[in-house]
Amino acid sequence: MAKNIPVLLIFLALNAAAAPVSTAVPNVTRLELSTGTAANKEAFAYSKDRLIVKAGARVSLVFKNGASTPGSTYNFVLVKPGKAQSVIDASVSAGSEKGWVAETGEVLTASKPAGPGETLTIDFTAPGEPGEYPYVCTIPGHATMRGILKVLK
Ligand SMILES: [Cu+2]
Repeated sequence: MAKNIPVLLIFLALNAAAAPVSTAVPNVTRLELSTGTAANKEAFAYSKDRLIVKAGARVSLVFKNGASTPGSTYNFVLVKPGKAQSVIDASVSAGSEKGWVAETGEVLTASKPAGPGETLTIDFTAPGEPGEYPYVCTIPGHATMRGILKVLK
């Protein structure tokens, strides 16, 4: 039995060397956005009218509906440059059964509707082409809710 001890020690040493070391920081850009203004949490507005990312970045957007009024539902829809109004119009026509988001190639990413106080995490890859990409809320009557995702080279 004693002659097996060195083998056991080697086995333990190899396992220790192979133990996972988790020091890597995930390469994800974390953004935060909520609804409403500092003065009025119920306002049909985003807390920020501009977000900035690098082209092609992996993005994790924490989106909080800051309202408390029942029925105050908001979403986040990122669209191609210049397509804010056409996506809003098509999405309102698409209706609630489509989550108020049109099925069109002009939509780059879209959240589900967030109810009052609800927080969603929206993971997406930033466009590879630098530019100004509008984000809009496509819930009917909310067309004033707009911002720009500025994508840098
Ligand atoms: Cu809205």
